Amino acid sequence: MRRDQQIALLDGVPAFAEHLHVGRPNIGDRAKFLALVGDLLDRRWLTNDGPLVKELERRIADLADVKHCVAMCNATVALEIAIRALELRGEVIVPSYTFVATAHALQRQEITPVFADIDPRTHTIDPGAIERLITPRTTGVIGVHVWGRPCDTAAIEAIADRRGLRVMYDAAHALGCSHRGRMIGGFGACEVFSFHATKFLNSFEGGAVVTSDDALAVKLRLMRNFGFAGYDRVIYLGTNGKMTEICAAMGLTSLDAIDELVGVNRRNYDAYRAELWGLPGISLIGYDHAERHNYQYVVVEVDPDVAALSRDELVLVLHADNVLARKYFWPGCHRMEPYRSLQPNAGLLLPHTERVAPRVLLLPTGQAITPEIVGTVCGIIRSALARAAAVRQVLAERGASERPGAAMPDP
Ligand code: T4K
Repeated sequence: MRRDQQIALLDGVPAFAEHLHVGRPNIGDRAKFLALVGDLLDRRWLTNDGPLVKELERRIADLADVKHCVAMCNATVALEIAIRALELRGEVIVPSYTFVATAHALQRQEITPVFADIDPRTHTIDPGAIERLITPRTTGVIGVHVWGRPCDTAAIEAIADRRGLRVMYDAAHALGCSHRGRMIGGFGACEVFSFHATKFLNSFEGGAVVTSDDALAVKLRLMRNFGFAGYDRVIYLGTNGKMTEICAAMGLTSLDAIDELVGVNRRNYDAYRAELWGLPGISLIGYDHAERHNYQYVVVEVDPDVAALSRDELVLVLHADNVLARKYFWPGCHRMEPYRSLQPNAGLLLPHTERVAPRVLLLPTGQAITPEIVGTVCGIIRSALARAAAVRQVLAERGASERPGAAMPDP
């Protein structure tokens, strides 16, 4: 075990021989997965609403406590299809502080994402900001349950009801989480989960739209399959959003492991909390332990006025030790293309997004991480803060070429 005061940036030797990733996939029972793959090969039914997809849909609907789950090839396509099925157009209000897929799912359908600010305490869309952005062209709101922490659904839906808007949620992070005693999945007209490899539950790639609206579920299913309503009859502008059987096999395997995965994530989260406790300017975001949570994200906020190093400096320190901390969702969608060019002044209305995005840092968790690893990662952070002047000097000498994100790590 390394002593806390050694950090690669100053002392030369990385703490970890291999990269530690944020989002290293969790893998369930291999034997079960391989048996399911054997079965699907025997059946020669590989995609197009196969039996494993149907089983996954039933089980996700049960978990989310909704009537319908429509599994898709990924959450981005699921968002696009849900947006189309809800007939959103014109302008839709979304947070800028989200993964860019939320905005792209609108823009690709020539709907303008209008960026609302967040509540800096929760990192989710601020209902007050929504109200101020509504115009005659606004047709809907997409809230994002960032880090699996719920939006203020009651306030959002009250505004939407009053102003005649549709509401849906990007729940990519929030499978297995609850809000006011109700499972996420049942809020708004529909919600969208992601089952990407890096997510709490993975199906390699995958996603789903969940809803308790029978008519909407029928439409979503048809739109997922090009809009076909019979062999030769197309009734919607659909796409190919289908989930394959092998992805469903992985999803079912992951689903069998979710209690274990919550336990692992919670154990790691508690270890990070204990290790980082009391460090000036460093705070771990909290979860409401009275609700259900998947604890999939370990999110640290670095207060630049108090901490001895900035978020970006800490990221450089951690990367030197092969801890690939991430800066999600920096710099915010409004600072990414095409939004940066299309809406150059959007940032003026996003003071909290602009303040939060440069402070947030995500640390690795999941099955690949043990409390001992957490101890070492936090030891690096503590040492770096204690030796801040030396860290700054080395970074200044190395110059801008080593900015985080300048190079992508090898797979
Ligand atoms: N809405 C929200 C709020 C989202 O966060 C996301 C996705 C979506 C919608 C869209 O969902 P999908 O269409 O993806 O279903 C990652 C994920 O790709 C993305 O799914 C996720 N959010 C986002 C927060 O993170 P990247 O490009 O930053 O990371 P990526 O995919 O390179 O993976 C992160 C690290 O994990 C890698 O450095 C290496 C490691 N890794 C990754 C994969 C795929 C592995 O070790 N093994 C692997 O198989 O976006």
